[in-house]
Amino acid sequence: MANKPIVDFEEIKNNLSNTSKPVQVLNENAEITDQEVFDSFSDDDLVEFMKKMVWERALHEQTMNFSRQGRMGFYAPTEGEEASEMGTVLAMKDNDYLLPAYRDVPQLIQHGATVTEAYLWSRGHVVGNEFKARSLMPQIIIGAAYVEAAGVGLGIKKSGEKDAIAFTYTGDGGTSQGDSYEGMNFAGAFQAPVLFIVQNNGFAISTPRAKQTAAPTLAQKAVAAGIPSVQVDGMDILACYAVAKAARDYMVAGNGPVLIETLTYRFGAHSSAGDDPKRYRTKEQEQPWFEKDPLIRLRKVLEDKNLWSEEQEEKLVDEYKASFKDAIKEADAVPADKVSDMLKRTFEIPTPEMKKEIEKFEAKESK
Ligand SMILES: Cc1ncc(C[n+]2csc(CCOP(=O)(O)OP(=O)(O)O)c2C)c(N)n1
Ligand SMILES: [Mg+2]
Repeated sequence: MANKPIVDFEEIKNNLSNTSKPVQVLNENAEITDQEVFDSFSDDDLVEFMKKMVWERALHEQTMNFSRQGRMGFYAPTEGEEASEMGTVLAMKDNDYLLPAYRDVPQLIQHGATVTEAYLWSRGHVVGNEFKARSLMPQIIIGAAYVEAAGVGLGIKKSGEKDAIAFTYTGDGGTSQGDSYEGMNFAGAFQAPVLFIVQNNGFAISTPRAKQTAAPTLAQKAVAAGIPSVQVDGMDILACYAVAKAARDYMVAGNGPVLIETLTYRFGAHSSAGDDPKRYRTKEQEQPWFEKDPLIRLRKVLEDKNLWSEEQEEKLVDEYKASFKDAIKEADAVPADKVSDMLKRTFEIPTPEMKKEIEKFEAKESK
């Protein structure tokens, strides 16, 4: 036997990554790195992008305040992920379908649910699942939205619906779940129009991305399913929007799925349940990401163009927060969900045991 192996696996391993540099339009210093794409946006577009990110940051701040007051159920903080979330959702059209995960409540609201409904969802109230938006309720099971999206995408294709695709989200941790690969594989096999978005915010609760997988990028997980994929700077809203729009245009022209990995960061805790990020990451690790804050980056561009001011932003934040206070008052006014109603919704025909339970709760509730 010759000493030289027939295949050089080390060399193959070193060439696994399928992506070049993440797509970017504005770099960390707010300098334009892609003039042509930048010039495709009007001043009004740029202001609109900024307003959406300010809205999402205000939603995060106010909702976390409500949470600390004990007025919310489960809620996932979104600070830091505004470019990734607003950039991609702004590329959606009304007749597109959304299959969100728990950190995607801002996209659900942008796609047509009211803030009141979103708050009721957080409280586990049935009204929070009855919004009119073309969306399922946020998925708690990580990766599972990818499977749902594959089915919805196939439905779009089979029904011949034009100018519609499915948008779905998971996190870096979600890509380790079997569901995410099953969803991608199915959509690839049937060439279903699904835009798979991986919001890589660096952590799955306390597990860092580096310990999550040996894959050099999460984007390349789509390659085995025959799906084109790309990494994008997830702190650059112009890049996130431009890539999501290009993916949508590609799909509505009759092509199959696409995957986008947005490189972003979760500035705070994993959830309103109050985990402490200090226990699994250091200030030194966080600081460079805080400096990439997507709001700071776009604000610089707008201020240079005299399109934005601090006063304008403060006024907007006050308006947005007032609207969230109205929304929670509205949610408070919705009568509490009855246990008997919840049981009645479980099966179309209740089991004999359930019938007894329903009667028991109805008797209690009528007192
Ligand atoms: C199938 C499944 N396993 C475990 C959990 C518990 N869990 C909730 S969030 C989470 C981490 C998810 O991290 P990631 O996908 O990166 O999303 P992020 O929270 O960072 O947005 C885990 C393991 C779950 N919800 N579903
Ligand atoms: Mg994550």
